[in-house]
Amino acid sequence: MGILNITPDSFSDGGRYLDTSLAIARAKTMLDEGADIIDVGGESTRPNAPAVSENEEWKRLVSVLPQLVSLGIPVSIDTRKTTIMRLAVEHGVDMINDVGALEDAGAMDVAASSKVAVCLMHKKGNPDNMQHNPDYANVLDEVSTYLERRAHIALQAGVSRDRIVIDPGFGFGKTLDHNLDLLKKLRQLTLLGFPVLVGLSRKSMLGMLTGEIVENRIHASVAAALLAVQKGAAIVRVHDVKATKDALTILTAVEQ
Ligand code: HH2
Repeated sequence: MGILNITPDSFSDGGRYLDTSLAIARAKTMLDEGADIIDVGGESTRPNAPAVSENEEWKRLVSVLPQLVSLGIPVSIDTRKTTIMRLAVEHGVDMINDVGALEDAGAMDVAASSKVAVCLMHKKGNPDNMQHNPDYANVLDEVSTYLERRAHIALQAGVSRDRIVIDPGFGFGKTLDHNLDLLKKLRQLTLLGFPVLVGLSRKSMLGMLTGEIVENRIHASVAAALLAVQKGAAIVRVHDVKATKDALTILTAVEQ
């Protein structure tokens, strides 16, 4: 999954794709490099990101989403807002990627009444407070129980099993130790029976470990993606598609 943020303030690619033609070109490049789906976001969810109104979020997306869809590019919409999900589904996207696990009022209904895939992600708190001393008795148990419950609610609402993806939400209300623990034990999340999506690309936990700034976290991101796939991840959400794809090609060659 290649990341495309149409925002002024995303932590890695903020401000780079506000121009529609640059955004479309970036999506095409990522597809050429081996991405299977492009995850388009109009609101940053980095720690302390300011909230964005529905109007502003849709204004950022409205010219990009239909063009990507009309080009036949598989698109995922990265949003927490029911209205944006509904509009994106009407415009033909293939997936709803919600860091709020469809908790916004009406979001589950939008998913259920569509045929799109959904990614249910765990987070503790919201961008404005999620990194203020997050605390867990057992992070894997808590994340796993939450994802199982949200998946169950989705199934009951009418989202078919084959449309559900789960994500432990690296960096969303987790310390470095919580993130490492989750990555170490990722295999256990696959036992819930849904494909697992992992987003570690360029995140601050990689910076904490390597001391590198965002732009210099490509090697660490590739290593993290490779580890995640070895531990059972079905989808990796990344900024650096070519580097990740090359690493996964080697992994596949060795493991087949
Ligand atoms: N991480 C981010 C955004 N969306 N979706 C899923 N399913 N999993 C993730 O880990 C995830 C996500 C944050 O990364 P990014 O989009 O690069 O930055 P920003 O939130 O600043 O736009």
